[in-house]
This record gives sequence, structure tokens and C-alpha cells, in this order.
Amino acid sequence: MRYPIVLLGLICCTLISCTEEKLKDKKPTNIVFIMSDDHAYQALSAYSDHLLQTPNIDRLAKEGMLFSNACVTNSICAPSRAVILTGKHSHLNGKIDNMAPFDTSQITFPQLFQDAGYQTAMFGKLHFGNNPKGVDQFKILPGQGSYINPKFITKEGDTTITGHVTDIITDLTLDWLQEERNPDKPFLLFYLHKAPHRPWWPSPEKFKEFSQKTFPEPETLFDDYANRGTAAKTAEMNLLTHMMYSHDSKIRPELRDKMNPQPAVKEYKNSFYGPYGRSTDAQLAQYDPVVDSINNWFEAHWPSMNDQEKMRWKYQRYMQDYLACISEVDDNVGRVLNYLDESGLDENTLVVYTSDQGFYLGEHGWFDKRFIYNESFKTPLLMRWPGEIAAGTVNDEMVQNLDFAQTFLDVAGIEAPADMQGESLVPLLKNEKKWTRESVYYHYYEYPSVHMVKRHYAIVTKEYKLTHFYHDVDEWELYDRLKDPLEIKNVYDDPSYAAVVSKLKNELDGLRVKYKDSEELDQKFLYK
Ligand code: SGN
Ligand code: CA
Repeated sequence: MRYPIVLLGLICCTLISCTEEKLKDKKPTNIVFIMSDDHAYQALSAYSDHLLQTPNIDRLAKEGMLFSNACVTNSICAPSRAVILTGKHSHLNGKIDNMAPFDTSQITFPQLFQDAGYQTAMFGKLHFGNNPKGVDQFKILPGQGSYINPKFITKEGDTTITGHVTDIITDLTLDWLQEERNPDKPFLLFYLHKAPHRPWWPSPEKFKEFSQKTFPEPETLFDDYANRGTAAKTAEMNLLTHMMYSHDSKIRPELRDKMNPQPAVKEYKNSFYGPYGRSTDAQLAQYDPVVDSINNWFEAHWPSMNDQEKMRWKYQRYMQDYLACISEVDDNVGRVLNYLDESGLDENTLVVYTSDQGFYLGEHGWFDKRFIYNESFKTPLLMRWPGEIAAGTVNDEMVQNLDFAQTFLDVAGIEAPADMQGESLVPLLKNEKKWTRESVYYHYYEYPSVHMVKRHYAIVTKEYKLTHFYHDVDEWELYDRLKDPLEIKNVYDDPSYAAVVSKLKNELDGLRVKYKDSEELDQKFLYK
């Protein structure tokens, strides 16, 4: 009897030490972080294919994990990026809105990767007003950047590159992977698209292709905001009243002025010829026939259209350009994934696809983001990590962009600073049942400002969303996410939800304490 036990012990020891050896030998994981700007999950076929097919991005879901409940902490561009890089909520990292300066003295996670011996690089849109820290190489767009023949800020100075921004950001990324990367070191690569951010200028080929298509309308396109508070009623992001004819729908300013469609908002100055006017003659020769056909149709039909028809036309024009931009991102993500496959890098690389936030595609009659309602609160999140994440898995936990920094540090085996506020998603990726978070915290600040979405903070669980709109209003909203997925009925004053309200208010107070947010900070961040 003794011999088998000794033998078993020996086998176990050998196995353990083999595993240890293997771990020691294991190369550190590379990370490719792909982020688009304003990519709504409704326009990613791994989530829903009613609008568009995105076969390349979908590969990450097929070969990895799709997060069905991923969300942001503050649904706007530069603040989301600051949360991602610092692992801290907006009220602590200080970038509460697009205008606030980013405090470059604080630690961002790429700096920790660089210190740990990773190669680091960033290409595309950062939108901080300052250059990134902790990256060996970068080529970034100034501010929002341009779609056509964009300018880039590089370590060597500014340069303008001919072509479409989505192709160019991909070319720069692939050039770095192929030519500049040191194959002996692990890497962290940021591949950050400008598309599909407004004003949605696709390449001439996609512009032409998508201008012929018709898309299904969302159920709430003609939302009248009944049963909602003041914030939804006063926001300026309605397709009919706030989407611009020239800037957004690509009506030439001369024709717009002749037809006088009486917009509720003033067009941005030079809003059509600003982006479009960057085209070379060769590019114009490709764009012009499509612009002409849109304009001819508008001239012939607009005068006889009623408001409902106008709304429908604006929605179709919007979707044609927005989805064309995403289709272009998808093709280009395919180029990068193919390179990873061909070079064998795919095996040892965590690839992440996400957006800086979601976006309204006509839901509630809107475009843009900012609100805590689903379409802008949620964000696409897909991760592929061969050997670690089981292929084709879906995870429905409430994860946030706040968690990315700690997740990537964990993947690389680098210690995260104790004051980061997220949680590593690695246990979820490895399907270890160690997740306890049941609610997330949200806080939006940029008001009064473009689109006029009032300031609000909120607690969200899988079942409910309780929001406090404050500053020049003091209103609460409660949505029953399971019974009212479209979020069209505020049940805050419904007596049958009184217990839910009181419980969630307590939990919300608790989250504000946990994350170190407070009324004093709310006041401090008001515009003077
Ligand atoms: C620009 C857009 C707005 C958008 C903000 C913020 N106008 O001002 O529609 O809400 O950026 O977007 S446009 O000139 O681009 O058409 S963010 O993604 O950068 O936060
Ligand atoms: Ca954005």
C-alpha cells in the first residue's frame, strides 16, 4: 500500500514542478487594445445583426468572450479615455468632461507596462490635448482629428497623411507591428479609431455603397419623452430638430440655404466644406457623384415632406454614413487580426475590442451619447486570449471601462497601484467564479454644453437603474430594466417601487462613499 502512495506523491510533485517550469518559461502576454469612437453595440453583429455585419470584429467573440453588460462610468470621449488609462473615476482623475485638462502627473497604466519592460505604442485618437505618457512610439490625431487626409502628431512633429483616417491608423499600426516592434520583447499596443465619430465621413467607396442601403428603424424613433423627466425632454440631440443638414446629412450649404429647412440649431461654421474640403481632386471626383445624388434627391423631395418623413429621411442618411464608417473599421480590424494570425502572434496576445462609449442610433429619436440610458451607457466589449478564454463565451456581469487598467496589469503580472478603483476581469476571463460586484456607479458632468444633457449620477444593477439629475434640476428616475428594456417609463413615483427606491438610494450613497465621490465634488465641478 505504501509504494502506490509514494509513487502518487512523486507524480504530483513532478507535475507541479513541470507546471511551474512551464509558467516560468511562458512568454508574457502581449496586449492589443482596439477602441473605436462612438461605436454603438447595436451596430456590431456579435451583439445584434439587424443593422450591419461586422464579421472581423465578431471573430473576437467567436474565438473569445463577449461581455453583454459592459458599460462606461461617464459616457463621453476624453473622460472615458482618462478612466481607462488611470483606472479611476472622473471625479478623481479630474477629466470630468472633454474640456478639462488631463493631469499628466498621474500614473496611467502604459507607464507601468513600460517600466516592466514592455514595448508600448499608440496610434489614432487620444483626444486629451496632450501627448500620451508611457508609450515608446505614438502617432495620434490632434483633438478630434479629420476623416480625410488627416494630420497626425508624432514624436518628430506634425505630419499630414493622404487617405482615409481608418485605413491610415491601421497602416501605422501594422507598420509598427511589422517594422519597428522588437520581437524579443512583449508589447502593449493601442489601436484607436476615430470612426465612427460625427460627422461620419466614410471613404468614397463605402460612402457610395452605403448610400444605396435602407435600414430598419428603432422602435422609439418617434419617442415623445412622456413618462420621462426634464433632462430627456430638453436634450438637444434629436434627429429631426438637432441633426444638421450640411454637417451631418451632407447637404451642400448653398442648397440648404436655398431650401431653408429651418433647423432648430445653427449649423457649425464651415461644417460641410471643413471636413469635405480636405479632399484632393481625385478624392472629390469619387465623393462628388454620391454627394450630388443625395443633394438632388433632397431638392426634389424635401419641400413636400411632412415631419415624420423628414425624420425618416434623416435617420436613413445618418445610418448610411455611420454604418459605412463602422464597416470600414471592421475591414481594417480584419487586416490587423490577419497579421496577428500570419505572424503567429495571435497565440500569445490578448486582443480587446471596445468603444469609448455607446451611441444612440435613433433610439428615443436621438444621436450622440452622454445619457445613462442603455444605448450610450453600454459599450461593446470583446476579448480574445487563446488558451485562457474559452471560445464563444458570453459574460453578463456588470463590468466597466474602469476595470481595464487593472485587468491588463493582471494579465501582464504587473502589480496595480492600490488607488485604482476597478477590478481585474481576469477571473471572469478564466471563468473562475470569483465575481461579487452587483452594481456600478455612473456620473456625467458636461452641462451646460453641446447637446444639453443635464448632469446626473446613478446606480445600475442588472434589474434597475436609479438616476439623480441635478444642478439646475432635482429629479430622480427609476427604470425597471427587466420589464421596461426600452427605458420609456420612469417608475420612480410608482408606490409599488417605493422599497426598491429606498434600497437603491442607500446603495447609491454607499457607492458614492466607496468611490470617494461627494456633494462637495459635484459643486466643485460646476462651471463658474
Ligand atoms: C463634437 C461633436 C458632438 C459631440 C462632441 C463630443 N460635434 O463636438 O456631436 O457630442 O464632439 O464627442 S462634431 O463637430 O464632431 O460634429 S466626443 O466623442 O469627442 O466626446
Ligand atoms: Ca466618443
